[in-house]
Amino acid sequence: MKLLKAGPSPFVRKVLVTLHETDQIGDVDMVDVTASPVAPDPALIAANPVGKIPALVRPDGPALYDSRVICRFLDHRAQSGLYPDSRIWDTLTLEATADGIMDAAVLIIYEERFRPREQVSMDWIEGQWGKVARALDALETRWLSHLAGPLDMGQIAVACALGYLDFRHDARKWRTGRDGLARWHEAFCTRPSMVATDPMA
Ligand code: GSH
Repeated sequence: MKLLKAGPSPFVRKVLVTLHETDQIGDVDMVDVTASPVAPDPALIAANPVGKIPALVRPDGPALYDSRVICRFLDHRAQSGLYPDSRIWDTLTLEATADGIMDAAVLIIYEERFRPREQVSMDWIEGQWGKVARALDALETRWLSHLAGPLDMGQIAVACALGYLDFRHDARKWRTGRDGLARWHEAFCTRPSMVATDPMA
């Protein structure tokens, strides 16, 4: 299998952490592509018509995307229990919350990177950050007990989302007022899968 990836994408990191946690990292070749909303990479589009990373190219079936599908496939392939039946809807909702943080955080970067300076909308950027801040507050107030439980995909996704905030939006200081989430993240980041995929390493 080949994983199409680029730079410090938090969505790619979800897949990489899952590969490490499920002991499948050796089954996948890494292929770097360019991920750009305005100049999509032909190699990427051939695998994913939407032109986003990650995409997983398989020898025995169509390419898989997006990160949620790939992670679920990898969990199924290894029978690793990252989507436990007993709390499946919570796990999927937590993963969706983390992906929502990543989407908004990435779109802020794109607004600054791909638009001419005079067209950059601060209202739009703050609107995106509002999504991040509300999701972080929900994690702090409603999800800490789930985060403290056995490893599942929701936890991996949240850890990757928070790692991306550290990497790209450090100045926003997401930890302020969210002590429980900060403590959980610090502990989770000691896992070898997180250390091996740290974008700041
Ligand atoms: N929902 C997708 C997933 O979970 O995989 C989101 C993936 C995504 O937004 N990836 C970004 C990308 O490929 C890089 S972090 N952007 C290129 C584009 O928007 O065209």
